Amino acid sequence: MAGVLAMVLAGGEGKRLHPLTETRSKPSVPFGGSYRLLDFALNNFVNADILQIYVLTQFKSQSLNIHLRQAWHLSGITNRFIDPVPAQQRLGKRWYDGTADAIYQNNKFIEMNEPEQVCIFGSDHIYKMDVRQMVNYHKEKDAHLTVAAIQVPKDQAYHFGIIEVDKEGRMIGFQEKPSVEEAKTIPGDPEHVLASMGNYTFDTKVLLSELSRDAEDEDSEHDFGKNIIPHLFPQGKVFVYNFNSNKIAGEPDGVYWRDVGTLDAYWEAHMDLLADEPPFSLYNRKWPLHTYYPPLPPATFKDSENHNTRISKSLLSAGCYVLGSHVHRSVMGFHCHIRPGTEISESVLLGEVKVGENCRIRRAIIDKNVEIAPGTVIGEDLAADKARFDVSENGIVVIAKNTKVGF
Ligand code: ADQ
Ligand code: ADP
Repeated sequence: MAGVLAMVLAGGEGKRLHPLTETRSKPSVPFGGSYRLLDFALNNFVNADILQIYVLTQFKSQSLNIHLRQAWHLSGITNRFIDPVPAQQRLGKRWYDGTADAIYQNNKFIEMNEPEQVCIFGSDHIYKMDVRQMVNYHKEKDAHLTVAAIQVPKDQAYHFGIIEVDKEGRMIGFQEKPSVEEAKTIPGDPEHVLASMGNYTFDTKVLLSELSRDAEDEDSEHDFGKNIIPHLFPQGKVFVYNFNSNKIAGEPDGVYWRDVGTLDAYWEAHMDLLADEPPFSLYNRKWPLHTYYPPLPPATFKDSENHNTRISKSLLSAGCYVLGSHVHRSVMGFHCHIRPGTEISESVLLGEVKVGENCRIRRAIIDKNVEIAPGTVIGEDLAADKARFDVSENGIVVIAKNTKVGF
């Protein structure tokens, strides 16, 4: 799609995902066995044939940079690229303030490519969107800015920018993260609000002039939700793109959009993948989900001398080796080794996890490079688990990267 530049915001700290974000930024947190969160945003552009993409990183970006190089490198003969842009402190000695500042500090990249539209998207969510359809809507409306939106239950309003819209799709009200009491509900539907997805398509000229104006404003926090949208929408040229209208061939009806910003949401989104009819499918050939695959052998399952292996409702990535164990409703990243007599259920293993003989593990998230001693029990006695590990609000046990358990 010519004339469209994508800027993907990938600097999120992901505090509520601690300890998964102790060594990496939120967008580089592994998801679904083989992917990282950022992959879903990138696939939304690449599958929509938008191939001029900058990925704005901030701190703890090492594993994200390597992933971009290994999985998303485009060769330089054409004008297609997926380039990481580290925070360069170009405009003085400071990190980015808000999201608008992150773009402003990199406005040279926009000027250099001379796009007609700039898509500024977050990278914290699991969803599929054909971005082309949003850009076409933006063009039809001759909009200055188009904001993607989805209905969410009213009690979640305080997480989001809440939108009011007229019959033509024009934004006529915007509250950034209001209290649940103050949030404007959808007319005729007092239980729902219309939430901004944090995905923006801008007319380039409007974006650049708005960012310069905002940079001069000393009272501004330089954030799209807090400052830019509230300033722009009263001019009457901000439109709202209804994510429900986005259609992708081969996808079931109804859209899926999940923030996996907390440990419980992260675990639940994995369980969604394991449903009999998953609301988010990894299998649509018309929307391939690209990522990095290391050179590993296929996942291998064998019975041991005294134990058979049974695997049900699970996703196991390449290099996994399961010997004489039962695995139920679980997701495993690359290269996990499970020894005989072990039972694992409703758990997410991020990769490079070794589990010894005769362990019982349930409702756990286990980060990379963890080794678990034979006979260990996790997820049955939460009081004991709390003394050793992080435990989420809903009782999911989380074991941090590089931990040795029970040795
Ligand atoms: P928030 O959820 O607060 O609200 P925000 O923290 O602004 O989102 O992050 C948006 C995206 O930018 C994320 O992908 C994050 O990783 C990234 N990011 C954050 N700070 C960054 C920085 N300094 N540099 C680079 N990347 C950065 C926003 C909107 C709401 C909207 C929700 C939808 O403000 O109006 O409803 O997103 O989730
Ligand atoms: P993640 O836990 O986010 O998946 P990995 O452990 O897979 O990250 O690391 C990704 C890449 O980054 C690897 O090639 C690894 O060698 C490299 N890496 C990780 N941490 C560091 C670090 N502190 N310094 C340099 N390279 C690192």
